Amino acid sequence: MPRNTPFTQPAPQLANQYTDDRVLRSYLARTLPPSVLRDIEPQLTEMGGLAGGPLYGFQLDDRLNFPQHTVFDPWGSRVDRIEVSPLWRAAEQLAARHGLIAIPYERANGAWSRVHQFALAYLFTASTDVYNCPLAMSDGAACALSLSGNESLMQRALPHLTARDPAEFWTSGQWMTESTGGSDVGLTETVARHDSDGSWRLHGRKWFTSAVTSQMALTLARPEGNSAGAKGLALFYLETRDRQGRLDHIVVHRLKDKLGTRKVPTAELTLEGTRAVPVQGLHDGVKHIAPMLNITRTWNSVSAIAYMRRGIALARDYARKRVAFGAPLAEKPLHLDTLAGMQAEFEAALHLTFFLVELIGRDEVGQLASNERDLLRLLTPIVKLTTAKQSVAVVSEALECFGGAGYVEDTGLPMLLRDSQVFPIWEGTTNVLSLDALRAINSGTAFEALGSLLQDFAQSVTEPRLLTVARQAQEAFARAGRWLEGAAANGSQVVEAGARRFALTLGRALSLALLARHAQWASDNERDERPLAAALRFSRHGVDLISAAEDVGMSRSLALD
Ligand code: MFK
Repeated sequence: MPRNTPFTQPAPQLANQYTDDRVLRSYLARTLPPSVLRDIEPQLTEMGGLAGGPLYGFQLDDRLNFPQHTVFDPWGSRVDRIEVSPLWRAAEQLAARHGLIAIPYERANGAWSRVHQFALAYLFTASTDVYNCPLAMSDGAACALSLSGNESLMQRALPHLTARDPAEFWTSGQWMTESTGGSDVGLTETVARHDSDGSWRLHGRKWFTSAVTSQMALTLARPEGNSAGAKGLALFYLETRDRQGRLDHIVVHRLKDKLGTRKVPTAELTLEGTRAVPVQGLHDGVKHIAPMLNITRTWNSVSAIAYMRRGIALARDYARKRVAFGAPLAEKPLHLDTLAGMQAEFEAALHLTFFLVELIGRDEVGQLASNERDLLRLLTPIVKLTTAKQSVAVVSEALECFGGAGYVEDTGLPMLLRDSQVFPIWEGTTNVLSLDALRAINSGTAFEALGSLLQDFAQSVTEPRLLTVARQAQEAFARAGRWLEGAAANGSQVVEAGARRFALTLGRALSLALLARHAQWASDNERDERPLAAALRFSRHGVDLISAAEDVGMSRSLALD
């Protein structure tokens, strides 16, 4: 009797993650000067090949390797040694060699250097187990130090943070969160004491420190005697180890047991007199660390789109291979409709994110007018909060595209959802960033600048359907403006209650306008109508989340009673 061979489902596979990415390639073709694209494309192709091939395989093989914290050596000395996973060690080498932090500081491609860096980071991210976390913080630290005017710290740390030689490369931590909270940073309890020898030493407990293996960190502490609140904090630079390689008066209590980002060695630690140097005076620490936050928030946005793209790439390949009810999923209208909806959200998020990246690049070479700088300040939280929410939704949908296999750990798929769930949480939650967006609007001309931008985009399209969606974006923006005016007249509680819907409306309206602009270009220059389909689909998902009917009192009883 012949033995029955059971059916075996071929696994999803990834192609070269650059050459296979129509959306990124089309965006770069429209945006970059041809000479810049020619210059960077070989590197993007190489990274796309690694991300879709050996790194992806490595990631699956490395799935069960987590960071390990060894508290004591065999003879009882406290060592707090942390071993990271093999993929993390490889990712560090790769990141340094490819200049993932160096590129925007070398600035070989002028204002386009940030697009170069973040296109590369976008390709790198989904195959390297959240190694983007230390990279984000290192980039943020390099940016904050560069703006600080502190020459000695710049000379000390920047050559390491931007090194291409892995032996010289340092990463930085961003140690802000204490048990009083990750959002209300003004409550920070860590104290800075001035020693008799003139040096500063920090004392306090940091509750959520990523990643504790870094060579340096920027952190907040209150110089003794300073006032309470954000203004009384100062920004400090510290090096984690002394000349002998021992932790400098830092005790690591434990690594966090997190839902996702489990490869990141996030620690609870106590500073017990760690030497530190004030970066920029002895006050206004939150303000001085803000440039770091703005860069890490941008990395968050880039990572959010990278995870969406990864989920879609896997689901798309699987749809061609998986047969159900007599045909591949790729021939099932309902499955295709689901994938199309995910793709539209992803395309919108990619154009939104890279628009922000372009602004940062232009800002760093002094090309932004003052209203554009206000716009950059507003869009940083808007883009972060918009893309983070999209990422969780799209990645969750991608898992569902695999049915039960999407829920099984050794496919590597559940990790995508667990990791993407961090995007709306760290670096400022959706609500905290919505309030930050309101502050950005109140302190400059950003809202007017955004209105002008939407008008320019509407004027740049001619295809009638694109004109309709570009106007839809303008109308959503105008309604958001009217809502804000009305809400402000009714008091700060009403404004605060609607802040998330307001911020998401701005994010989705700008995404739609950017999609429309790109779709017009792709239709004219590439004879490609898929961006148009994405714009129409995204417009049907809805951009206007403002509802005049919300009542603060009713929300309170609905939420709590
Ligand atoms: C994948 C990539 C991600 C990798 C992440 C790695 C893990 C990192 C681990 C972490 O550290 S996660 C925790 C990150 N923490 C946060 O993101 C904090 C969230 N909370 C906020 O952002 C609050 O809005 C904030 C703490 C800033 C509010 O505090 P306050 O005490 O109400 O301060 P305020 O008055 O709003 O701001 C103080 C000053 O800073 C003001 O300037 P002035 O003193 O001149 O008025 C603000 O304008 C300025 N400021 C605040 N946020 C700014 C900013 N300036 C520019 N950009 C900003 N984003």
